[in-house]
Amino acid sequence: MENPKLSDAKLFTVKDFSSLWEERLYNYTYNPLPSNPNKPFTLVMPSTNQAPTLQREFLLYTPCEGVSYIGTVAQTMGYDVELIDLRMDGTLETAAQRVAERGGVLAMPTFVDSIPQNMELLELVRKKNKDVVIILGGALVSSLPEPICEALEVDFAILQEGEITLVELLEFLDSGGKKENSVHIMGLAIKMNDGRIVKTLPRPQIKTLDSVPIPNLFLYPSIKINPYIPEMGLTTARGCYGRCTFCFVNIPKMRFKSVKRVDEEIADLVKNYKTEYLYINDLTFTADIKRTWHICDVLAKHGLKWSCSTRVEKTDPALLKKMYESGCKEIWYGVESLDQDILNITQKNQTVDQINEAIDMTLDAGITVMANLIVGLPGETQASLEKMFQFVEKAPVIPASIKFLTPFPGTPIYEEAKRRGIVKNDIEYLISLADRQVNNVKDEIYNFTELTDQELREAFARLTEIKNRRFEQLRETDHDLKNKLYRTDPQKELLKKVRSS
Ligand code: B12
Ligand code: SF4
Repeated sequence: MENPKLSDAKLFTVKDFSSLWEERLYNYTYNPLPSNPNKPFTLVMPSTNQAPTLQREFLLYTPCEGVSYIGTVAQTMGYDVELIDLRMDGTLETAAQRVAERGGVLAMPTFVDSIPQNMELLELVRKKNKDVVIILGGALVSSLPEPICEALEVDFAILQEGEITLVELLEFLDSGGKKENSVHIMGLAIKMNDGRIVKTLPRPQIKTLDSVPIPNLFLYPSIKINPYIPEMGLTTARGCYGRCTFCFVNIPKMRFKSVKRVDEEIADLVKNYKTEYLYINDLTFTADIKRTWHICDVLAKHGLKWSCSTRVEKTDPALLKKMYESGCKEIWYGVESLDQDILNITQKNQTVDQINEAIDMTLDAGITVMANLIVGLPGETQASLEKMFQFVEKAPVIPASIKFLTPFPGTPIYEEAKRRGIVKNDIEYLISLADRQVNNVKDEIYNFTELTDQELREAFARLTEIKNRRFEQLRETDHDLKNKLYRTDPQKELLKKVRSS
């Protein structure tokens, strides 16, 4: 990565405490330390029970961006990073054994469905080696730090955006710092030796996303064996300016990577991992229309096919045309509901008219429309479901992601679920989430409506039937879709072969 001058980056105009740590992060990024075998750092990526979302299957097996950043930052600090990817290979027992042998730091992400695995692995590690420093991170622990840290064998949880806090925490530990003296480090939940959980001051978010290193995907064992990631997810921005009541935004403030940095990241993916198709993971890719325009030029330059998610009111015909011409195949819109009252209750801050306009403009531009829909939002009735059916029947929209409303910790809906007794115990609830497949009609329903569970399931089944029909139609007509990309998990297959030979 080219090393821009600090002054050019206009990074640290305000010399607050957190900026100093961001400056440290920046320095590690552009002047990484050599790997030190005496500083073991093991990352364990849990497996998942989730059913793949059509067209985004690869997200379940390819590198997970948050984890890649955390591993790469530790590596730039001279840590000897080993990543164990349980989605591909191994068991909790073998992973715990390896962590215990290596000692040092164990870092593990928490996903919506990972709590049972987090719990079991950390207990196994503690039994085998009491000295391992255990760090959790990710959206789930950030949304519910106290109960999770109380229930699990953990030393520190890094809350929300992880990189700067990781730098400060690892430097503190490197210099012999003790857990009970770490309360000055912002962005942590600390489990003290007497079991108390101390939450420190919130960590301000990173000012410039270019201070974070480009992820080293060779940390993943499957990529080491076969550096081939034909389809890949990438964020060009972090944060979201929406505050919908059903959604947890772990890293709320909207910030953008520079266009130059996005260019470098894509070049890295194309050159080192032969990526041909990119799913842009930004919550609202078209948030800044002018910038999106420039990123389209970058995507076109690299000859990629790509898709993205965005909000319906952030589209315009000229931009959509530009997106199409630069390789955009699909746009995933957060439609959620076609009932204005429900959109208002959930503070989605969009109108049904805006949804319909966006769909028409997108189809006119030649881009496939993927709709994210939620069944069972507060206020759902047979009439609102009927509007949803009409919407997906009337235009060739693919209801690509259909979900029953799930109360996610950290959201107003979750608080409501607790008030109503739909969720009684945080940890028991999180354990139950691990069984859900997400895109599955049989998933447990947390019912906030006057409708019966059976009625909600019937609506889900009807939408799923339309989804499958539409995908079949699309496969018949779309050359790219036919040829790509249902190569589910090439790395996994290869890894199996290599291991068994
Ligand atoms: C890509 C994606 C997926 C992919 C891949 C998930 C993955 N493993 O990364 C797939 C399609 C599989 C997926 C599935 C789901 N996802 Co998803 N997904 C995303 C998405 C769009 C991008 C993730 C990303 O790359 N972010 C960018 C990185 C930089 O941010 P980050 O992941 O938060 O990582 C930072 C910190 O969390 C922290 N961190 C992360 N890991 C670790 C680990 C350690 C050890 C440490 C110290 C720190 C740390 O540091 C990172 C860098 O700052 C996010 C939204 C978003 N833009 O963040 C939602 C998001 C993470 N998903 C979410 C949800 C709800 C789901 C689903 C449950 C779907 C559903 N029911 O609607 C499933 C469940 C998946 C699961 N196994 O838990 C929620 C999480 C909410 C919550 N409270 O946990 C998010 C925030 C979106 C939202 N607002 O609804 N998802
Ligand atoms: S649903 Fe979409 S717009 Fe609303 S807060 Fe979540 S990511 Fe933002």
